[in-house]
Amino acid sequence: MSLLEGSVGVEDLVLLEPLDEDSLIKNLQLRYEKKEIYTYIGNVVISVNPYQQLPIYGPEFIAKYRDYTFYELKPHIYALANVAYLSLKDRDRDQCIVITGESGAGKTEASKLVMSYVAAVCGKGEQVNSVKEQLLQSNPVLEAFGNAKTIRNDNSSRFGKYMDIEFDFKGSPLGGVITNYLLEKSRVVKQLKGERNFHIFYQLLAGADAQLLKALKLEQDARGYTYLNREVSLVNGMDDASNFSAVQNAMTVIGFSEDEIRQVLEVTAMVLKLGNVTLTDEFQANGIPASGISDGKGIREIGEMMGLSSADLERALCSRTMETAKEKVVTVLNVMQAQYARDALAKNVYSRLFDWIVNRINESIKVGTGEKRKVMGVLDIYGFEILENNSFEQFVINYCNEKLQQVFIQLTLKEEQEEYKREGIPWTKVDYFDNGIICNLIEHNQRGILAMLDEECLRPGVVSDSTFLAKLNQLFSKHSHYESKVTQNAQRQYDHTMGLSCFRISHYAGKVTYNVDSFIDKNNDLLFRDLSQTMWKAQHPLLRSLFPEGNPKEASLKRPPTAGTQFKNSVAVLMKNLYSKNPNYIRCIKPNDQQRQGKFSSELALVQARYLGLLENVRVRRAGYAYRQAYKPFLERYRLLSRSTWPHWNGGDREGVEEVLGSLTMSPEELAYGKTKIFIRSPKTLFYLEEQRRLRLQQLATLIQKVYRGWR
Ligand code: AD9
Ligand code: MG
Repeated sequence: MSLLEGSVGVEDLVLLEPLDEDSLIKNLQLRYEKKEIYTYIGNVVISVNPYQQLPIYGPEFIAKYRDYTFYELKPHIYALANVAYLSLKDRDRDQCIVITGESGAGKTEASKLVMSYVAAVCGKGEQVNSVKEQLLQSNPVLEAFGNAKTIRNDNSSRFGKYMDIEFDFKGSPLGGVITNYLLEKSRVVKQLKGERNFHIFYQLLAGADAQLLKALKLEQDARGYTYLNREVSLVNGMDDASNFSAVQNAMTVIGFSEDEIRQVLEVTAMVLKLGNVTLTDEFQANGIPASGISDGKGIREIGEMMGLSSADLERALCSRTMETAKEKVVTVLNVMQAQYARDALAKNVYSRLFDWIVNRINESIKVGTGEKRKVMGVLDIYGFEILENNSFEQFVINYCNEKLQQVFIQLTLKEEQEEYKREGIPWTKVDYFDNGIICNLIEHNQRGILAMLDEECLRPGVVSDSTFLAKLNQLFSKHSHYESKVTQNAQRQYDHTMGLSCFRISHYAGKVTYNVDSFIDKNNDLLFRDLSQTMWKAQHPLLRSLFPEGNPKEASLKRPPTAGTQFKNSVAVLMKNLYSKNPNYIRCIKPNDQQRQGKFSSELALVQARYLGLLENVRVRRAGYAYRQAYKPFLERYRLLSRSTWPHWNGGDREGVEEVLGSLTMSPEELAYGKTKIFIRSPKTLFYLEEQRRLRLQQLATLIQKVYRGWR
C-alpha cells in the first residue's frame, strides 16, 4: 500500500504537487471516482459522501484498522477512531472528534462509524456490552425525534449533538452524557415544500397498531394532519413502520419504562392533534373580533389526553391575561393571535419533550461520581449555512461554526507553531486568518450583536426588528466585517442585493446576508404565561413536568435567558470542553445536491473546501512536519532497526533515536530533532519506517523459530 498512488490520487493532501485549490479538488474527485472517499491532511480525515454502501465497514475492517498504525492502511474514519481511542486508553489523553460539514455531507453517518468502531474495540463482558448497547441505541431514538427529511437530506439532523463517552482507566466504557443544541422547532408546525416534519410523527402513524392508535386518538392517515406536509408522507427507502418498532425497542434498551414510552407517545400525539385545532372568528358582545375553537371534538380529545378541561384549554389558547401590580386584565385574542399561540404551544411542547428525552437518556447512561474517567467527545453539529433567506437560526448556527473555526485555528495551527517553538525547531511562519474579530463582533458581552439583540428584547418601550437593526448600524458602521444598506449608502456603495431589513457579516467562510425579520421574537422565545400555567395544571404527568414555570409558586418575575444568550452560553461550555481535549477532525464534503452516487461537482466541492479551510490546513501541515513523537516511545517502537540499539541500549532516548535513524538511508531534511520529540516531515518516511519494522519483525520471528527448532 502506498500513500502516493498515482491512479487514485494522493492519500494525504500534504503530498500534493502542485498545491492549489484546483489540484486539491481534482485529487478528491479522482479518488471519489475510484470509490476512495477518505483522504487525509495529516491526521485530519476528509470524507466525501459516497451515497452508496461501500464494502469498507464492519467487523473485518475494524479488525484490520485495529492492528495497524495510522498511515499503514488506506485513509479511513476507523484509523482516526483508532488513534483517538489508543491515545485515550494508553496515553490518558481525553479526546474529541469534531465532525463538520454542510447538511447532507455525512456527519451523522461519520459519528456513527466512530461510535461503532470504538464500541467494537473497547472492553468486553456483559456489563460493558450493556453500556455499549445503551450508548449506540441512543442514536435511533434521537434521530426519530430530532431528524427529518429536508430538501438536502432525507435524514437531516435538525439539532446539534455533542456526546461525551466516558471510559474507565482500562478503556472500557462506563457511560456518557449527551448535550443537544437548538432543535429546529419551527418544523413542528410548518415545513417547506418537499420536506417533512420530524420522523417520529410518521413512524407513529405508520407503525402503531389499531389499539395504540385508538388509545392516542389518532387516525392512521398522515394526510389528515395539518402539521404533516401532505405531499410527502413517504420517503424513498425509509420504512417508517419498522423504524417505529426499532425506536420503541431502543427506548426499552436504554431503560425507558413502558409507562414512560407511552407518555412520550401521548405527548407526541397531543402535538399532532393540536395542529388540527381550528380557530375561527367569533365576536364579543361589544363587536370586537375574537377567536374561538370550531372543532369541539378535537379540543375535547386533546383536553382528555392532557388531563385538562376543554374550557381551560380553549381559554389558554384564545385569551391572554395581563397582570399588573394592581389588577389582572383578560384580553381576547383574534384568530391570528390564537393561531400563533396554538403553534407556539405545539413547538414548545415538542422541543421540551425532546429535551426531556435527552435528559432521560442521560439519566440512564450517566456515570456515578467519584470514578476517575477518560473521555471521548463526539461532536456532530450543523455546518456553516448560507441559504437564500438567512434568519436568526442561520445567524446562531454560523456563529457556532465561527467558534469551531476558532478552535480549529487555535488548536491546529497555533498549537502547531507553538510546539515547534517549544521544541526549538525552526518554523517557516504561515500566515492565517484569525477570525477572533468576527467572533467578537457577534459575542462581545457588551458590544456584540447578541448583546445588542438582548438589549432590544429587554428594553421597555416600542422595540422592533428595525430598531434592533438601527442600533447595529449605529454601532458597527465602521466594522470591517459588518455591512448594511445604511453603511453602504454612507460609503456610496450601491448594492441591489442588500435588502433594507438586512445586515451582512463577512464570516471566515464567506459573506452572509441576514434578514432581521423575527429576530426579536425568536430571541425572546416567550410562551404566554396563560399557556405555561395551563399546561402545568394538566393531569398528564410528563406534559405537566415540561412546564415547571407554570407553577404559580415558582413563577418569578425574572425572565429566563433569551434564546441567543442560552445558545451563546452553551457554545461557550462546548468550546471549553473542546479546548480541554485532544482534537481529531473529520471534515465532510457533499459531492452533489441530488443525493446521487458517483456524481462529483467540482464547484460544489470547492465552496465547501473553502468553508472548511482545507488548503490552509494543508499549507500549515506542509510547512511543518506531518508526524512527531516523544523520543522514548519512538525508540521503543523502532530500536529493533539498528544493531547498536537492539537488543540493548544503555544511552539516552534521543541518542538512541539518532542511532536508529542514522542507520537508515533517509534524507536529513526529513527529520528534525526537537527538545523532547522527533519530527518527521512526510508520512512517506513514516511509512518507510513502519515497513522496515515489519520486515525486521518477520526476520526475528523466523530466527526465533529456527532457534526453537534447534532446541527440540
Ligand atoms: V445534516 O447536517 O444532519 O442534514 P449530515 O449529518 O451531514 O447532514 P448524514 O450523515 O445524514 O449527513 O448523511 C446523509 C446521507 O448520506 C445518509 O443518510 C446516507 O444515505 C448517505 N451517507 C453519508 N455517509 C455515508 C457513508 N459513509 N456511506 C454510505 C453515506 N452512505
Ligand atoms: Mg446529521
